[in-house]
Amino acid sequence: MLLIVLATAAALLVAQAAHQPAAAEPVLYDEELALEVYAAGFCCRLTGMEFVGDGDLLVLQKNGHVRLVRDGQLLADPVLVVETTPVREMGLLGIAKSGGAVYIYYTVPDADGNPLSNRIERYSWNGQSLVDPTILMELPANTYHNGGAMATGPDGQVYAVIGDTGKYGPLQNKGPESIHPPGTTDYLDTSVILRVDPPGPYYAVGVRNSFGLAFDPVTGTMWDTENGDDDSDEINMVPDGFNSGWEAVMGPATEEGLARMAGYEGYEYRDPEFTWHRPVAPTGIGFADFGAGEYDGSVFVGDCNHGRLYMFKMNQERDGFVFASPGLQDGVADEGDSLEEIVVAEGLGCVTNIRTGPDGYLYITSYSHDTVYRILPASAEQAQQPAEHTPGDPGVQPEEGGGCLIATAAYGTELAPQVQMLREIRDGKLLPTESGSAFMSAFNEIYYSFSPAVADLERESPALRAAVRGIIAPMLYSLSLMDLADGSELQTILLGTATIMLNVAMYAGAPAAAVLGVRGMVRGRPAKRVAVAAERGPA
Ligand SMILES: [Ca+2]
Ligand SMILES: [Ca+2]
Repeated sequence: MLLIVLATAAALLVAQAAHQPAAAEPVLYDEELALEVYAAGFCCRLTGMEFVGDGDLLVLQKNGHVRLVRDGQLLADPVLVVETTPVREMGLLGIAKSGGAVYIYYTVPDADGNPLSNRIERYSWNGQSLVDPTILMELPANTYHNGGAMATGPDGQVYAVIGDTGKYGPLQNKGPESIHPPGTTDYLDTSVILRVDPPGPYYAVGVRNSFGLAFDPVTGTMWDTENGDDDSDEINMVPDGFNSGWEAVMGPATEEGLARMAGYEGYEYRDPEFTWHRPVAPTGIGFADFGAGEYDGSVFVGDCNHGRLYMFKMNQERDGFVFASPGLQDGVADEGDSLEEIVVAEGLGCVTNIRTGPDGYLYITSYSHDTVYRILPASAEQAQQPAEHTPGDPGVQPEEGGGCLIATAAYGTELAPQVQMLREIRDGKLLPTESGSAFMSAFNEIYYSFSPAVADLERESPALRAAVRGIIAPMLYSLSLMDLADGSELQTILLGTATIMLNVAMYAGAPAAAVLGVRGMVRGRPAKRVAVAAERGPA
């Protein structure tokens, strides 16, 4: 009987582990960088963020809640709640800061939840909450192509982008004769980058839709990401008076496209600096200021379809990118072109926003993980780890509440949800029962004989951290079965034993394999997977 139950439990665990998607865990492919969870515990889809002080980060939930992360800790209560509808592409969509003022962009619904307008409001940040609201703009709205990304220029000018919201007129390069009925003005404020505060003429026109604006810290020039229809997502340098070409062209213009483009007076068409022929849904864009040469001034872009972070190196003039791989040198990721050179991370879920923090590190909101990730130089991450200890020294054995060394080092922080889950199982399921407690004692004897050494190696090697994360992901997933245990001795023993049987090879085998196998990777660049080809994504 016992054997049958164990076998069933083990089979369930194997099935669960098999269902874990490979890219659920973020993976970083660059050994010089480290990726960590900066803040977690949000709900309802993250859409944007903005730093309002050295340790204060405001994070947008699509449902209209503005949350405060203070020194890496998410505060329980929102600092602002606005009434919106978080359906389709509507919701709380953008945020920017200029001086002591904070600006937000959100969809205002009517009584039935249909889009009434996209509203931009200005608040004052008093250090605790957002106060003194002023409505600055009521813009067209639709269920889609609402844009919403915001950015602040080096001079303090605040900008926002709005997509076409389903409108096709002069601002979509269709000429003045496309105004219907003639004389109406409801085509205004669509497909443009707006000067929000102070208000002024459109900064750019002909934008189909965008989720990313940023300023080059070196030149002060704006850059954006734009979303194509069935093809041609773009990254653009956006000078004042830019016309991106929609709806005549997306991607590099053909002669036929240029012939169809009516233009908009005073605005000049310019080809994108980079195009994905197959849509990836690019979103956040940001510049790193790591104090680590190779990356500084490079452009980082996230996508929604694949959970990737891309890095683009600027040319000398900083008006375009340089690529080593021949396939990308035409500035277009065509079908079959390798993206290996530009993909630095995967598994981030749908990336929405990228910001450079006051520390110069890159912060990334994940829409699907409800998490803020942070990318920093590996050297800086090592510096913030706890003091070194001697492997096997009983004096540094973690007391109750410590532990999970390998996972903590792999995820960079004890606050990572994966590490928290391990702790909750240990403290909530195993330790309260006699058998579980006895098991943990025996387990710790063995575990702590090797885990500090592995953790040390992990801290030295981003490649090893990534490898360990990949190896323990299925284990963590299978451990979640322990949540089924009701605390009785029998259940704990059965589930615990089955879980351990399945995972003992990983606990003992993975670190050993990692130490032996991965050390060789540490010297060169970590092996990237070969085929990050331009894949088909939803339009
Ligand atoms: Ca364009
Ligand atoms: Ca190409």
